[in-house]
Amino acid sequence: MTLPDFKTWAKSIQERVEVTLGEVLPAAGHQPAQLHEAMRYAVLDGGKRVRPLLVFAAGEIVGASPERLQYAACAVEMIHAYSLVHDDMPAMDNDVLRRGKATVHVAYGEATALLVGDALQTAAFDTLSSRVLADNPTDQLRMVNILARASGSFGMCGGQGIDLYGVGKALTLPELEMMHILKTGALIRSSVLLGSFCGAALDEAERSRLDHFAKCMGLAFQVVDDILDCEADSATLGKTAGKDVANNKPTYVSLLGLAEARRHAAMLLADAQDALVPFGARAQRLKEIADFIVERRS
Ligand code: GRG
Repeated sequence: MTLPDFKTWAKSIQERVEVTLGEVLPAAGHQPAQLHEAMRYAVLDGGKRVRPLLVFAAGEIVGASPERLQYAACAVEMIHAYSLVHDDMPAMDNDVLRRGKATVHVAYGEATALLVGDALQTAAFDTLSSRVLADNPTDQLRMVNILARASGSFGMCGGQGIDLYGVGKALTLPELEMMHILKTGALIRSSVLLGSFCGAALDEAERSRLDHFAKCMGLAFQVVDDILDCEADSATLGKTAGKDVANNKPTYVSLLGLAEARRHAAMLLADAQDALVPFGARAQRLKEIADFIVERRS
């Protein structure tokens, strides 16, 4: 059987995730309507859905059912959306444009934006824990733990903290790398791990190979993000371009230069792809997403 090409496959997953997000998010008219409308505004109809695609692609390695994967994918996307809402607020990055539209605090006010992030975070864990998503309760408990660790102060929030407290200070490459492993990489990595727990069990060697792939891609995603921040325009990105340079923020490009940053991304991609070899055809989608993450233009 020939598989659909990557674009067609990705579109079908993005559509499925959009529908499921629409179902798991509170209805816009449900009281308090302003909060629920703003939650839907923050999540629906936007973004590349890279993390959900990774959940589904990792699910192919273990033969997981789309009915399970869609909820794991929605959970991680809701955490991601919450992080963007809070990151855009005046106390953090103070941005007005996200996913091609006004940021949540601009459209709904700061207090609502704060609540939207809080409520999306708990909605993610509600989605992950209120139905059976793994073959046994221990694995599902691990999934909840994986997402919690990836989101909190040992993961994404910790990375954001390093970023905030480092303003005005020069970072070395290892320090920059540690910040991004946590800030961006942890959630990307958790997407792969969550998908891998929705189906048949992996042995330790397989799990560690998949984890190595996920770690490399988490970092590669950020290196490419830094490259795009200086290469692409705001209309293409759907968010304000050139902010890192404007804010004098250390990035892979500022530390390594553009050519070396590109080489670094290519090296991480090659390392990630290597880890997938023993999985053979089951890893085709993961391999394709890895290419997409490094070759993307927005
Ligand atoms: C506020 C707790 C808290 C955390 C914020 C993720 C994050 C941490 C901040 C976002 C700022 C940023 C530019 C991070 C770097 C990479 C990144 C996560 C970009 C946005 O992700 P994409 O490109 O966005 O997947 P879409 O809109 O396509 O989903």
